[in-house]
Amino acid sequence: MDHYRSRSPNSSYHSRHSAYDRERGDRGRNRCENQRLRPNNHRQHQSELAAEKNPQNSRALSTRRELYERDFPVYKQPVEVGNFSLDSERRFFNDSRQMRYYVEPDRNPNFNLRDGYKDRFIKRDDSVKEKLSHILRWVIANRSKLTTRMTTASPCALDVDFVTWRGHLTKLLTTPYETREGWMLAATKFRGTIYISEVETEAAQRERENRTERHEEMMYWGYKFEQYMCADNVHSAPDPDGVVNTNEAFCTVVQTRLADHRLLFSGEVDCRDKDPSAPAPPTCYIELKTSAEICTPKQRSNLHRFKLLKWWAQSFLPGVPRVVAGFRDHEGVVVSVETFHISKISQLIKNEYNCWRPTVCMNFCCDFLSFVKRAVTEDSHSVVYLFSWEPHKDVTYSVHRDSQYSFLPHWFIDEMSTRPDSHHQS
Ligand code: 0WD
Ligand code: CA
Repeated sequence: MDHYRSRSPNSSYHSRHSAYDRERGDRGRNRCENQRLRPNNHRQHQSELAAEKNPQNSRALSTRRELYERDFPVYKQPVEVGNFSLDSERRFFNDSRQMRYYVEPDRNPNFNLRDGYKDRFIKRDDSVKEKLSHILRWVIANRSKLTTRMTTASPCALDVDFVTWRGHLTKLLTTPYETREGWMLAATKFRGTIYISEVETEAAQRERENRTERHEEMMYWGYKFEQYMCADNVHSAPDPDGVVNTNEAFCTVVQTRLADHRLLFSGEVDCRDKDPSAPAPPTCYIELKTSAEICTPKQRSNLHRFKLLKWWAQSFLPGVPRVVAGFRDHEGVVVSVETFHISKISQLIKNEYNCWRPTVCMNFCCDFLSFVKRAVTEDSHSVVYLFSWEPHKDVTYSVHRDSQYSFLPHWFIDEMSTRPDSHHQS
């Protein structure tokens, strides 16, 4: 895995000597010299502070931003190792049948995002908690891609430290800047790999069960925008008269490494560049977003400070290089479309006062994963280490045996306990 090039926050698939590195170069290039000459320099001091506040045996992890202001950690260029599709009935397929193709819109699109909400919308039942099940199905069907050696000691070990959803990692990346929503992440070590699956917090459940009609409709707008922008085939056009069904999904599965953490995760991908000469996945993928129209400098500043953090984190993780945003008015009409290049976002936010920093996001995620590795010692499918975080607090955890939190399904445990080549490939 290590032959893939490292990534800095500014490089999507180029070398690590990106504009970001150059921008930080004056400090970064001479780091070693500086440390020798000035042992109390800012960087080293911060790093020591982080270690002091997060001692190795601690049961808590601080989320204070200043503890994570270090050099950007190694993040390998994510490699797509496979993909899967979920159809209109949420059935799993180990292929790309739900892949869609990006179609460039007009300059003044005038998409009406409210169209079809009442009569052409099938909404996924979000009270059904699927946990990691789709990813686990993919793992079973592609096990041979994830194991290099078959030793007698561990005949079925996967060559990764963590398996999770991209969305869970996005939450970790944005944690040092999050002031409103906490999270709970369940972790189970099984045959050497740690699986991480979200548990809905009480607050999130309340929010989900008490959404206003306006909020429900606005959630539809994002999916309707996708329908205006995507075609089912390379040569076809989008079909805004069709039904929007949020059961359907195309998900990429990528493998990468953050410092010494080998990661395997999956994320939903909206569409791809339809040019056959476009680079290979995940570089040809495009993320679609909707956002309120920008009328004032204050609104643009808020987009940079809050939304771009989430957009950057979500797409940077799997190596998706572009976000196409549709800006809509209060009536749900898209008035303009703008492309954001993930590699240029750190430049874009540079002039915002007291803004978020990619390095803080990645260092926090890295330290959280180290914290998880230290905590999750028992290798058992029925033991869950439950990590919880609330804004302005530390991350803490509790341990649960054979509890309601256990999330690895029996079919997965059984299947992983047989040799991959001992029977049919599903
Ligand atoms: O029940 C849940 N809360 C979870 C659902 C937890 C983890 C995953 N999932 C499912 C989603 O239904 C989806 O099929 O996994 C898939 C997406 O995983 P992800 O890519 O790791 O999730 P994330 O990055 O948070 O979301 C990506 C997209 C969203 O796009 P926007 O532009 O809104 O960020 O996946 C969709 C949505 O289009 N999505 C969902 N669709 C239906 N129901 C949901 C959901 N609960 N969550 C995300
Ligand atoms: Ca999207």
